[in-house]
Amino acid sequence: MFKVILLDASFFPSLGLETLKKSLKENNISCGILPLFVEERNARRRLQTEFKTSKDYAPFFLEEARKHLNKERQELETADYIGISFFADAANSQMKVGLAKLVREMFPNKTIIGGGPGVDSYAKKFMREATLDYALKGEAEKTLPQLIKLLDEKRFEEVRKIKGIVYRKNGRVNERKTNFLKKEEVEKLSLTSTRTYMNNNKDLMAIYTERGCPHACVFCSVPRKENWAQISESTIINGLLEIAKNKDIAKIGFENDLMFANKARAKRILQKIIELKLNKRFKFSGMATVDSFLREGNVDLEFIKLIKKANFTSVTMGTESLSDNTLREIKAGRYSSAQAIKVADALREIGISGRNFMLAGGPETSVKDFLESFYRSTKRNFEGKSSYEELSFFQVWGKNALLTKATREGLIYTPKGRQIKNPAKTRVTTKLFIMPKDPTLRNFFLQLTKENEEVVPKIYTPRVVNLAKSTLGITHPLTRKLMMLEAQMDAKQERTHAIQANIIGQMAEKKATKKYGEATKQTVKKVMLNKNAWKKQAEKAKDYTNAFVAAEKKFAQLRGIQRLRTLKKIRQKTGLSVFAPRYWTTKTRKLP
Ligand code: B12
Ligand code: SF4
Repeated sequence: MFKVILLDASFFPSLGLETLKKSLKENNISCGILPLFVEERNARRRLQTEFKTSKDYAPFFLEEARKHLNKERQELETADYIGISFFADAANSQMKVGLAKLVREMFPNKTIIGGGPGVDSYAKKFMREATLDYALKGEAEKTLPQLIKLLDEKRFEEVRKIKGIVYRKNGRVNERKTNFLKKEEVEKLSLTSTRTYMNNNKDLMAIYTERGCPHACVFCSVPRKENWAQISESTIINGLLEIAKNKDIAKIGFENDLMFANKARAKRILQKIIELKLNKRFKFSGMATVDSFLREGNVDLEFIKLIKKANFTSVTMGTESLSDNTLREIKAGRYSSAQAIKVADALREIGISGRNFMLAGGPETSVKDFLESFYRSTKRNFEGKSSYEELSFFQVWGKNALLTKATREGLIYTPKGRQIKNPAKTRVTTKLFIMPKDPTLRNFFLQLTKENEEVVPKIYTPRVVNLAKSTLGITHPLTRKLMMLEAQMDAKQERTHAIQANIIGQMAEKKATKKYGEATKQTVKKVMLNKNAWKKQAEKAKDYTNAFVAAEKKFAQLRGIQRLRTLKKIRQKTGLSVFAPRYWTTKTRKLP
């Protein structure tokens, strides 16, 4: 029995809701979190295979959520208040707004309270569209218990004075200024951790050690922007020691954006981790920006080595672009593309895997800027030097300086290419993009958004090459480099297909022998025509091909007798006539 139930609809248990649960308990208000993310996780998997857009996917999520809420009906009926966390992006809103309405329909007597970064950005819109009773803007550790107590005691006049409150009066929605905790209050917070339910990551514990960000990137709508606050170092270390008692946990994910931005503090935490041998106990991952790894313009190798020593195995970075012009526009030129590349190289050389998030370009991005960034990131991926995500279009995602500028200049578009004059008047569930001024680049991007793309996929390289040919000309060095890259990618793909065909052939032969006694043209054909049985095998063949290609790369580094021996072994074990890796001889002794 809980007074408050918070609905967690994320695929990764929410640190925000866990923090609130703690503070409600400290105020003697019983609170439970109802996870709906198992449903969402299934939906996510299905999204990739079955649904084309988030619009098709939201109804599926809601159908699943309805079943789950029904299953938990008894528990939910005991609560007076139901809380939901909102994010400002349209896809997430399509699910969460729907969820709030579903709760309203299934549990009409409950008071529904909204919160989260989405409410900070679009308080009034969420109140109206999600039919909320109340919402709280900003950090709610103090304000949520306050709201519950005042509502319980029916002191409605006082409710309207709570910091960050969003409420209705005479049918009109009113809001108060966003509430942030004082820096000293954040410093005193305890360490919150959540453990994912995703099967492949069950040994991972997520924590956060800071709130907000010291920077002011024009496109970002992070809460506490330029108003960074940090949890005390001793709390973090003691928290890690506490988690270390749980034998099931092997990895710690620092979920805050900028774990390494305050270098002096980060160094103290890293040194303490090493001193207490927590680096032997856990693998760590964190998030950063490129400038965190620079010192006086050069790569801060000492710092990266310390991170490695503390056993950070991966770092995710908001690199955003490999074009200097775009970096000047959206990252205030805090680093150049050359510096971003050097940092990525240094991380890789030291053995930390780096994943870089990328944006396709802002209002001022030219075709050449975009092509440069596309070429550099795709080439580095192709050469296995780094891992750059596909270039995303700017989504209208909370209020920020870039949105203000783009609105003024008429650069806001729907995915279908309709220009939107005033985004403030659209619904939170409407997806909007900020497009470049350059009409050629804008049309190129809009062509992709019309096809439901939110990124420039790698497989669209031929289209990017055509864009280069038609704008820069065929003799331009960048066009020629892109053409060369396209040719290399094609050749690699053809080879991969050949390997896959080889593997599929062997698998079919094996199956035919098992089922019909021998592998003849007819029996192999029979096996391959049995679609259902073959579907699973085909998936396996894909995995084997990927493993083969990756391992083959390692094999290529071997020399002399070692190389020949390995090759022989592999041929014996796998029957593959192409270069084959050691990996196969140990891990996949027999083909399935
Ligand atoms: C870690 C993180 C994630 C992790 C979450 C891991 C986890 N276990 O929680 C993952 C990778 C899953 C994630 C996913 C997404 N994220 Co995220 N994420 C963050 C990040 C870096 C930190 C969030 C955090 O944990 N903060 C600490 C907690 C304690 O704070 P909090 O969540 O804000 O919660 C406080 C308040 O918001 C409020 N509150 C929160 N929920 C509720 C509910 C109620 C009822 C009330 C009253 C109050 C309330 O009270 C809490 C305590 O003070 C932020 C950036 C940042 N620095 O804030 C981006 C950020 C929140 N993410 C963002 C987005 C857009 C997303 C995605 C939608 C991305 C996507 N397209 O898929 C998804 C949505 C996932 C979902 N939950 O549905 C945006 C939100 C923008 C905006 N203005 O809305 C941010 C701000 C990033 C950015 N710079 O733009 N994210
Ligand atoms: S993009 Fe990253 S570095 Fe820039 S303001 Fe947002 S959180 Fe900070």
